[in-house]
Parts: sequence; structure tokens; C-alpha cells
Amino acid sequence: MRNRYCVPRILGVEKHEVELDGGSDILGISGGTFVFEAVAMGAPGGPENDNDAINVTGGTDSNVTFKGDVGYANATTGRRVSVTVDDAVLRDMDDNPTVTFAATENLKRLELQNSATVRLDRNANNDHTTIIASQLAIAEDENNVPTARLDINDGFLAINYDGDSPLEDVVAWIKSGFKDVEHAWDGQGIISSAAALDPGAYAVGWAEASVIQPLQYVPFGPDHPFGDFEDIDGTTILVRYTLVGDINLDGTVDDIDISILTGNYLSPGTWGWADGDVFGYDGVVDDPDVGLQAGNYGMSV
Ligand SMILES: [Ca+2]
Ligand SMILES: [Ca+2]
Ligand SMILES: [Ca+2]
Repeated sequence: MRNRYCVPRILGVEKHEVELDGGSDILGISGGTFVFEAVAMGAPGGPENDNDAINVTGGTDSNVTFKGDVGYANATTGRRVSVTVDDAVLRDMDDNPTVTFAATENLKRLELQNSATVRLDRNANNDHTTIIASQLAIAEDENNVPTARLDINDGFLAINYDGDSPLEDVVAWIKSGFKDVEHAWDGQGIISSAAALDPGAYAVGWAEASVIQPLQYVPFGPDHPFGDFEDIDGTTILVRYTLVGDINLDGTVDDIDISILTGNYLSPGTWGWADGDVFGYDGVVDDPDVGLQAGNYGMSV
């Protein structure tokens, strides 16, 4: 059974309860202001093959906020809701996007099509918004340059994949978003508007969970920023806003981070964030990486 829900145009402020269960349901939003507080999609106990989807296809008059976890069933049934955003362009000169995630979301798939822009909300209480998804897709043009933008702001992203790692794509999206030192974080792909405020001190860090997990740089657990989530495994890509130099992504720059970077200083090869290339995403661990990490020593986000 496949249901397609067409919610009529809503004028003024109304509150609707939408419950979608049994079969693969599609909730389409093509304009107007929507706030998702709690949506019973992918309800626990439902069929494993449910494939519910929320498709946001509105233009400049769309304003959609996800405040509740729409996608998560439970650890057994997994994530079954996909969110696709298309043509949700920047709404105004203040760069406010049309689609905002304001609470932790567990999604089957997050897909940004064409020029879609999605932002994680920066909460006043430092409660970092997190997106956990099995798949992330960001549209690219024919030259593989991203055309859509995911602004993680001061939040976290965990892509808990199966099979081949999408790390290459994720790193390419981060590099595209950073662009270069002069134009830090005004590209398309993955950006952080929080890091853009001070790109010499803050950045988007990334790592395969399998790299930092077994080495126990960060024991995953309730105290770890990614550890509250019971179903993050070794085949997960972790991406977060953090200090330049926070190699193990625990939000602090300390001796652990310093020693890893120092071990790869000026070593030939192409290095990633978890190896010590903490500035510029240039694949090189050299003086700018060392200097900016040292400047953040002892600090936490
Ligand atoms: Ca996995
Ligand atoms: Ca650290
Ligand atoms: Ca570097």
C-alpha cells in the first residue's frame, strides 16, 4: 500500500496531526510554513519495508522546520523515513534557508536536490543539533561540483552507512563548502556557518568511526557527543563543528590531538582530518595545522 497525502493550502496558524503508518507513505510539502513537532511515521512495529518519505518541493515561500524526530522507529526497526528537499532556495539576504532541522533527527536518507539549502539550527543552550542518516545525498552538477548546501552550523552529522563508505563524497562536499582560506565556508556542499564566524579557530572535522573508535582516542559512551546514539557503529562517518585541531572529535584540543598531528608533521602522503590535516583540507600536515592547533590547546567547544 502506498499513500500520497496532499495537505491543502493552510492559511493562518493551524495545527494538524498527521499519522502515517502501514505501507510506504509520501508527505509532500509544496509551499507555506510547516513545523514538524512529532510525526508518527515509520512507527515501531510496522513492516520492515516501509519507506515513508517527506518531500519538500516548495520555493521561496516555503518555511519548514523539523522540531521532532520524524524518522526514528527504534534500534530494531531502524530508520525508515527519507527527507528530500528540492528547490528550497535561500529565502532572504540573511541567508536564512527554507528548511531547518532544530532537533536531532534519525533518517533513512537525507537528499538535497538542485539548489536546496538546509541548515541545522544553532540552539541557545548549546544543544548541538544532530542528523543521523543511513544515506546523505547532495546534488552535484555535471562537473561533480555540489549545487546544494547542507549547513551543519554548530551541529553534528553521522552517516551510518552499510556497504561501501561514502567518505570520498563527504570529504569532497566539505572541501567544496570550505572553498579556500579566503572564502571559508561560502561554497556549496557541506558548510558550517558557525565555523565561518572564525575559520582560523573553528572548522568541520570528520572521521570514519572505525578510525577513532578502536584506537579509543574517544571511548564511545554516554559522555561522548556521538555516543548517546545506540546504533552508531564502526561503519559510520562522523562530521562535526569543532575546534581546529580536535582530531578525535571530542570537542577538546588536548595532548591526544597534539600527538597524532605531530606524528604526521610534514610526512609525505595525503592526509585527512584524523591524521592531522586540520586546516585548509589540503591533504598536508604542516605549519598552519600545527600553529592553529596549538592556538586552541586546552580549549573546548
Ligand atoms: Ca553502519
Ligand atoms: Ca580532541
Ligand atoms: Ca593542512
